[in-house]
Amino acid sequence: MILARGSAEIAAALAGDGLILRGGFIFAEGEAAPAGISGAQARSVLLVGQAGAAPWPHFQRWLERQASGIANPLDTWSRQVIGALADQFGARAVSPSDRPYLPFQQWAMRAEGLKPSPLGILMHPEYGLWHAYRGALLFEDELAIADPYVAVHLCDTCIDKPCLKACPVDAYSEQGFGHEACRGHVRRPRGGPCRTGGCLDRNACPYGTEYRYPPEVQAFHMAAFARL
Ligand code: B12
Ligand code: SF4
Ligand code: SF4
Repeated sequence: MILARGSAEIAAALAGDGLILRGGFIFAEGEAAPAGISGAQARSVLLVGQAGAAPWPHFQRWLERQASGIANPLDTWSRQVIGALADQFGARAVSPSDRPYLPFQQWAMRAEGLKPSPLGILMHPEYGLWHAYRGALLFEDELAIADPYVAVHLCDTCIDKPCLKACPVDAYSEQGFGHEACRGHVRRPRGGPCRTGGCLDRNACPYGTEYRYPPEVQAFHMAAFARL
């Protein structure tokens, strides 16, 4: 729960594009925080993201108006939407795709009290594995942000862990994610189910299924990941 000044207005503006505020936090004294809008270190961050595929129709309507073959369209759309909000609220917008990569998942764990699933994707008590981060707003002042509610980590009580049993090439393991093995399989003829319906391991998780991305959304992300 965020009590930050302006957060209700920010949340209302984001809702128009199917996006939501995903919490935030104040950087610790002396912590190496990224720069804010003036170049001075940011003091607070609010995360922007999605639950389920809610932004998809908004993104698709925008995409129809763009020149065909636009590179990284979802990142471009997210940067436009979140950048416009940042201008309005005196913040600096950053993206999960900015290089060098910013630690979005570490920020999300602090902001929302989440923990990683065995797949690396953070497990959310309501959305399961079906959520993501589309950007963040960096502020140079200290916003009043309440500590996150520490959620029950559903993976702790999930004994069978079906998410580690569905992949035909066992790309996810205790050692982490074998992304080359995954990419290789997805590109081969037998990778058809992953290409068209998304990752079989991610889809095997029993939680948050009402937020599961529709097949065309999963296929879009898979094509970007596997560079199809
Ligand atoms: C590079 C990257 C990858 C690489 C990982 C390579 C590697 N071993 O480093 C690859 C290309 C494999 C990858 C794949 C996926 N990724 Co990715 N990825 C990123 C990215 C852009 C940077 C990660 C990073 O280095 N951050 C910098 C470090 C310092 O920050 P960090 O918070 O400490 O990073 C954590 C992650 O790196 C994590 N991690 C390490 N390996 C892997 C592998 C996977 C699959 C995931 C999810 C996390 C993860 O461990 C770190 C410890 O906290 C982040 C966005 C971001 N800026 O963080 C997205 C991100 C982690 N990815 C995400 C997702 C969803 C995926 C996919 C599952 C789906 C997709 N996008 O297609 C796929 C997996 C494909 C599949 N089979 O389904 C989401 C996770 C959302 C969530 N709910 O937690 C993020 C946050 C992007 C977003 N916009 O929300 N990813
Ligand atoms: S299947 Fe179980 S262990 Fe895997 S992500 Fe879902 S809840 Fe966590
Ligand atoms: S996308 Fe397919 S190959 Fe890659 S980890 Fe998921 S199930 Fe395995």
